[in-house]
Amino acid sequence: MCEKVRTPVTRRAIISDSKVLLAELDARLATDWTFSSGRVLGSMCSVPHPVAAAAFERVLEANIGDEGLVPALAALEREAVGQFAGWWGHPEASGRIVSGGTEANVMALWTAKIVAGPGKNEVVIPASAHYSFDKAASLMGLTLVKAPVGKDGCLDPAVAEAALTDRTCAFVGVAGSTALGAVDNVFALAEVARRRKVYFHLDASFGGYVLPFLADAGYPVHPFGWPEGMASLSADPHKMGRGPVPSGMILWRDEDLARVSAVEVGYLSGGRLRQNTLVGTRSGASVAAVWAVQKHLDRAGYGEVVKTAMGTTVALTNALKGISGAQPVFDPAPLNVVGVRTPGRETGDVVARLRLRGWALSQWDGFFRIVVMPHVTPPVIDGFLADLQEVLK
Ligand code: 0PR
Repeated sequence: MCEKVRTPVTRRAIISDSKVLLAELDARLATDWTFSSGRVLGSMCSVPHPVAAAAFERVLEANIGDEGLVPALAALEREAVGQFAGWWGHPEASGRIVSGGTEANVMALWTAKIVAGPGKNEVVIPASAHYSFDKAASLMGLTLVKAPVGKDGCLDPAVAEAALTDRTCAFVGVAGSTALGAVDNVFALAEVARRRKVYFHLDASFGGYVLPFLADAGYPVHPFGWPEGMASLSADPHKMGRGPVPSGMILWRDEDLARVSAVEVGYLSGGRLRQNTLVGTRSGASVAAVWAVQKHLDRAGYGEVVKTAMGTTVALTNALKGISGAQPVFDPAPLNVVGVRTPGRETGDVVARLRLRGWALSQWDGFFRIVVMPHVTPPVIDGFLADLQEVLK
């Protein structure tokens, strides 16, 4: 006979068990790379701002996918989206806080596909665009037409226009390319889109929280703003917005465009909803965190973040020029992303040797990438450059 043995689970047992567990968690993760260590130089994410982290923790249980249950949180989402849209010169934009650039780009192409209607399944993207577009295309049966970029890493509007056909449903520009931080001219591209009546999406997943603050920080300004021909924009709080992972943002020109992909959901506890997000259950914690960090930093605070990052970027670029065997890909770097070539040495070999010295870099064809995120401070750069010189000897 088999008798069930019941273990009484007392509160004390749970507490001591969780203490042991959390200690195990710490121990198990102790050797993972962290941004706070300053050793990760190739990532577009960073340590979230403490205000973002505090807000995130407070709203852990909320699912903003069932918006009617959390109308106050939903109001914060609108506020955060509105504030961000204002920085891009278009406060009327309508948007959502999502999980990141991939989700935002999928939602943009999803909207474009519906707007264009059947028979139009080509999307023109610059060769510099992020691989999230490959995923989006695969998901939705779209064909990507990858237009070559110029020496400056940017998409020439004439090249983009030449790639448009009567099957094109969208074309894309990038503000802050993944590899080198190149910034496409949003006004020139949007003008092509307006004239050719094609959906234009700007992927500002990286540059979204940099471009509006460059002028205040005293750096040369890339064209940015919301031209008439632009339909949507992606921008990631979890990159330069100092938000937590996950946090992204998708914005559409207006509420009508924002509703194109919406699905009617009747049964939710919060009440009937026309849900215009890809996922159903969505992190309320991310929404609270983005709202809090944006409100806390505001224009002046982001200006400081950008000023610090750009200052370090310029110093890094200049220092690289003085190191024999190393050379910046762009001088000056368009944003706080620095490509480094090592002529005469295999990039992979240099990256591997630096990794053995405790530096995590991002490796590309012919160069490696340093993203000067908030955790990449001047002392971090000094330590890195000393090791780079050793490795290049
Ligand atoms: N668009 C651009 C221009 C991007 O650079 C990225 C990601 C995306 C879209 C997609 O964003 P999500 O990753 O939020 O969906 N860029 C980073 C990269 O590929 C993502 C990243 C960040 C990867 C931190 C690794 C890492 O440690 O480098």
